[in-house]
Amino acid sequence: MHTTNRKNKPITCDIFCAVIDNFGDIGVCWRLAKQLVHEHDVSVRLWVDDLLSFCRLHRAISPDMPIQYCLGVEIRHWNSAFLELTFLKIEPAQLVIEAFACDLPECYVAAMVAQERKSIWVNLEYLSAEEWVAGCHCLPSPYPSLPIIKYFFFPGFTLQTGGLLLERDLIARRDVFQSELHMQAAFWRALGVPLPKPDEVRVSLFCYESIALPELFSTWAKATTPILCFVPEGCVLPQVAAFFGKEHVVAGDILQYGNLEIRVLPFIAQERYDDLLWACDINFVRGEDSCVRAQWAGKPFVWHIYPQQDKVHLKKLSAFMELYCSGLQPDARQALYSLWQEWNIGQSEGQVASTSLKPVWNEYWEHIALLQRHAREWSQHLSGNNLVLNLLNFVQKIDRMRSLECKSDLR
Ligand code: TRH
Repeated sequence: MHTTNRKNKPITCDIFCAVIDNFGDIGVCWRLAKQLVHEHDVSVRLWVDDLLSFCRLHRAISPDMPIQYCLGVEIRHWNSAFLELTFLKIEPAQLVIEAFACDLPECYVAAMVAQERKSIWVNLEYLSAEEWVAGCHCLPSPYPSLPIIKYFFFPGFTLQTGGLLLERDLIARRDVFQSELHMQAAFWRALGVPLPKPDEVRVSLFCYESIALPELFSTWAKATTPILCFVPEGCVLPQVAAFFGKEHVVAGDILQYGNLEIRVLPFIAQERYDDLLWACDINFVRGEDSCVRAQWAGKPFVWHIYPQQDKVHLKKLSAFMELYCSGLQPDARQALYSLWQEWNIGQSEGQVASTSLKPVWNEYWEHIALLQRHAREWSQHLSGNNLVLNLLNFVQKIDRMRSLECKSDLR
């Protein structure tokens, strides 16, 4: 790019994030912004339209400030009143990341078009394991009416895709945490939770509302091993309350039924959520970002995929299971398939409550040692495909291509 640091990497970047719902959109953008700043010296402006969701993930964010700086990232509230005024004064960055096709403001696109040396504009897509992703990754998409190109960048699980967000030191930090009992003990103490009993299983549960949930709880209550389940505050709490015959439950509540104990946790700051995933034996996760973090945790996990119209999500689920399970011994693969399917189909429109979760859970549990090893190997296998490195390499490639085009135009 025309202004680069010594390593020839882009030095300014605008990330645009529109929060559709929940925490995944801002969760991903915040990680990306921090990684670009901390590991690659990129100067990042993060435009977010919903600061309230953002401050749930990171408490230091003020929901009322139009411009603020946090951990080296410049954060701007992306709202319509502020927009025109701000964009009149700013220069588009060298690298512009539109997260999840969020549609950049027209005035910003116009400013990009007016630049002599145009920004590299990338649309960072949602994560999917489907095969078509490899064919679309890095494809250019010329703007219909303006002389500017946007490129698709797809995260993914294979080397033909953009890979996954992974901080440089994450796996090493995880390994230290998981081998040092005193670090785990400090984590549990900070949450106000006693240390694990020898035969106890610890599960974290982050999911959407699910009609399969009551049966899962009943199954755990009757399990032979005690299960301690951590439920961070969120949309599933009314269901938890209903299961225990209560009007509501709040963070700090402890509920007991048979061999199942539920502890309701406050929503944990994003930096500490990894610790919970690292410390638990099994993690129930959802959406996109928590699912990726569960994979880095190297522990067995159960994915509640974000529900979409026409059950498109079930195709995505199958595509991921296919990849994740390749190389897994057939019985263990079947056990994992059945549990994941039961857990996800239970929430699809028009489905009645699951009644087969109990045998499915029991079968899954029989294979837990194998699934544990597999989860570890899977995280190792994925860790060579780093999204931020791939993105910066791609940007450099486009930049070189443009420079060559420029030179040949001058001749
Ligand atoms: O919140 P989500 O359901 O987000 C979803 C998905 O991203 C989906 O693909 C998208 O279309 C939709 O949003 C709009 O699940 P996800 O992706 O796991 O994001 C949750 C974030 O919250 C993640 O960054 C982890 C974080 N988190 C915490 O920081 N603390 C917590 O206690 C918990 C439970 C989660």
